Amino acid sequence: MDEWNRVVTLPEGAAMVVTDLHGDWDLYRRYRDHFIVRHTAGDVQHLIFTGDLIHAHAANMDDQSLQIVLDVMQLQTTYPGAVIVLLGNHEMVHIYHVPLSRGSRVYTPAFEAALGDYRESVLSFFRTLPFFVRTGAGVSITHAGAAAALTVDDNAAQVFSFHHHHIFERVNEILRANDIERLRQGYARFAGVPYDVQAARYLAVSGRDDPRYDELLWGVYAGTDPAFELLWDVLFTRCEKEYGKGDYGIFLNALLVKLSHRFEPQQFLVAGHMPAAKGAQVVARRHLRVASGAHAKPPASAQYLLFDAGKPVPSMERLKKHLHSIFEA
Ligand SMILES: [Mn+2]
Repeated sequence: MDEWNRVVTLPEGAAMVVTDLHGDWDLYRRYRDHFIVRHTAGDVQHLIFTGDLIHAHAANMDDQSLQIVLDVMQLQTTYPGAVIVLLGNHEMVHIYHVPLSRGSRVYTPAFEAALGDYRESVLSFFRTLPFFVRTGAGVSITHAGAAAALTVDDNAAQVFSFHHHHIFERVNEILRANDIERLRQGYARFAGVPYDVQAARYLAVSGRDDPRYDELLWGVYAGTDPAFELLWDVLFTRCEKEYGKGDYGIFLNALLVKLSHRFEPQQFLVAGHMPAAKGAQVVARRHLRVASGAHAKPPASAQYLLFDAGKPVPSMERLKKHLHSIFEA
């Protein structure tokens, strides 16, 4: 088997898990500083962010997405091996220049515009991010949850050892083999809006002279690549809301079995990505949904998880005892 480059194995050490912060700098700083204090004291070894560090939910919010990403990159340098960032769907779309919107809210252009000179370093950081952590406690961690596609062995193998550059090569080949101007025109006909307008709207492309001018087009072709679609399914899964509780339980168990390969049996999955009343919710008995930021309803109920990665967790009830609030004194 190809080495798993997207699964981090943590046999031991206390691990703090923080989910979707979506550009909220004050909250990010609270979690970061709490980790630094506990790490320096020697009682917390790992800090795990489960992705979606970026994109404020509402246009009127103070969006410090880039500041958070740059800070977490620095944090990895300051505390080598201690800080893990998993890829979220909101980061994934920037790797592939794919627009992301929800209702009237378009997420991608503000971050694209903010990137500026940091663009290459931030996007290459996103490309290195793993998708799963598995621990000696039998607790695995990912951005969104289990996906039906991962019940297929070949798909799981492909995701656990994922190579973005294979997709890049295929898309570049398509664009090389075609007349770009015609592709842009085709896109405009399909969208019913001029290409420039869409590129500005979704990716903050400033005009024809912008070196990113063709990235919207590039993203369209990336979006049709089977490996891209597989990763999309994994990072965008809506879990029980998408599959129903019964089927979701089956997909969840299948994923945990696959993550147990040549390691401790993985019994529980921890993820964020979706709203959770009072900051945490149990789904299909073995999935603990944690909301450390905007997904907590109400926001003051936000939770993070702090557990010993070396000590098997016997039950969901025990796992839930490791939930904490950063707002506690
Ligand atoms: Mn998400």
